[in-house]
Amino acid sequence: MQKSVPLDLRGMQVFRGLLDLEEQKRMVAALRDVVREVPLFHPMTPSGKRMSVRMTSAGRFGWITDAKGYRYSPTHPEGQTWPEIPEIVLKVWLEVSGATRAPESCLINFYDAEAKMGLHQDRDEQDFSQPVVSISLGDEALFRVGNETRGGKTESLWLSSGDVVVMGGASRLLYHGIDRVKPGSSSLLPKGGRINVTLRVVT
Ligand code: MD6
Ligand code: FE
Repeated sequence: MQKSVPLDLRGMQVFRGLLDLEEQKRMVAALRDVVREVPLFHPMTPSGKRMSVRMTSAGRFGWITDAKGYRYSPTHPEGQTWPEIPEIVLKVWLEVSGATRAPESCLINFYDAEAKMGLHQDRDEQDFSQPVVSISLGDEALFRVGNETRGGKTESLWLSSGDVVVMGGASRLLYHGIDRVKPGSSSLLPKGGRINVTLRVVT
């Protein structure tokens, strides 16, 4: 990992190219091991809309959504407990989070060419003094950051494979989302697409 001075995006720290190509490949291989145990699924929002990303998790808790609402769950929708968070992912948290606690959840989102993520806050965790760390792998994605309430001006940035974002401090509750991915912009994943990994302390 080649840690340099991060870019500031409304208080979020953006570490460009923190992971080199070899580290990215090793991380993808470790994430494939996770997905083999707990398959990606298409979550349903509480209002009954199918999310365009597919997701699964590692760690003590996984983030899920269904008719009963958004929440952290100790098990996959099919019943399995989540696998441990891969070592290579934990290393990123240690390198950039500045946190004293270990992450309890590692959410793995897969974006195909059509997937996006609407503006949202990450607020299902109990302690907002703990940061969220996000790792981008594969195709580039247009990341949009807004404010602590809906509406107002936003700023956007293309995230590339190997980039890491730390959403902590005053930026912890900013609205953010992914407008679109750019198909064919990375050759990391043989069939294309983008993986986003987010690490969180939940309790
Ligand atoms: C994504 N990221 O990059 C979506 N959440 O695919 C997030 O929702 C996110 O990048 C919390 C902190 C950083 C993030
Ligand atoms: Fe988020």
